[in-house]
Amino acid sequence: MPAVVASVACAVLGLAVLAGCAAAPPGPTPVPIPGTVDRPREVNIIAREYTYDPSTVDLVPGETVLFHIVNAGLDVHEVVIGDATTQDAWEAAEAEVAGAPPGPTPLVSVPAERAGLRVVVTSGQRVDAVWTVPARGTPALVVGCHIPGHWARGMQVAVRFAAP
Ligand SMILES: [Cu+2]
Repeated sequence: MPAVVASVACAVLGLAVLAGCAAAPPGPTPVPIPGTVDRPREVNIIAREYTYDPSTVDLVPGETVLFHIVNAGLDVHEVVIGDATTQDAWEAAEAEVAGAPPGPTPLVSVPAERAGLRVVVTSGQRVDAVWTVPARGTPALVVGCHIPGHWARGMQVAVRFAAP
């Protein structure tokens, strides 16, 4: 009998929680407290085939962040953060080595002024990277992966600038 009572109690509690959720829509996402050089704000980005979590990366212009980039997929992925010029540069550079023979990953590079931030993560790996977000006024930033074919499969999400 106690098991039945517990089940009924759980069911009633569940309905109450559902009713509460339906009655009050969620509030706005709080604005992040900007990170500083001495105290970077921690931001998680999870890569997998062929997307990222979160689906929009909130950053404050000029802040310093400590990215924790995790590859939860099976393929190699990367996080390239930069504007369209940066994304195009990496897409072209990595396309040149598409279909390279097995072995060490070919080294690719782009000119420093177009490089943005690039972190490559293998399956199951986590890489941390400190980065200072450009000031407001820069072109729109995107997080994307240019392992050949991944960008075309939609592996890109927007950066949303949050006001401090
Ligand atoms: Cu990828």
